[in-house]
Amino acid sequence: MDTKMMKFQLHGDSRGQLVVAETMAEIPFEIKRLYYIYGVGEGIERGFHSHKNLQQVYIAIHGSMKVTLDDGTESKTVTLDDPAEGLYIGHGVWRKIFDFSPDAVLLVAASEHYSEDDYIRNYEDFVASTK
Ligand code: T46
Repeated sequence: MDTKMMKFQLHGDSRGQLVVAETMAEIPFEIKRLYYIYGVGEGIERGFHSHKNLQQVYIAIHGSMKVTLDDGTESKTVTLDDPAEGLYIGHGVWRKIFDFSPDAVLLVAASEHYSEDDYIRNYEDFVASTK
């Protein structure tokens, strides 16, 4: 599955924490878009799609959430709860994001501008696309 957890650079000291993620180093693509999700209510699940070309890195910059990743053959669930870590997700991975803590902020760095044409939002179409 084209996903991996990545550690960012930590520069914390007695004044607090400072975390660095650089393009083409910790972030393995040129960032064209940033967005963030917060204020997600209890029991809400987001995602339920894959991307044809988009690569993304998810960062739980506050609070926590879970992400289920599925490549059409296997699936796994990871917890994001460390602002010094990122979850890289390549294309061809179905994702569900859920179990957001009330204080959660999910920052996403994306390799492309927004395009609805890049989404596969039907699970059967997604599985067919992996064959
Ligand atoms: C992902 C997860 C973590 C835009 O107009 N521009 C954008 O850049 C994005 C990301 C969304 N939108 C619009 C499209 C929808 O009308 O915002 C609305 C909500 O988007 P969506 O239903 O896709 O939200 P999620 O949380 O299900 O998924 C989003 C991203 O789409 C997705 O790539 O990985 O956040």
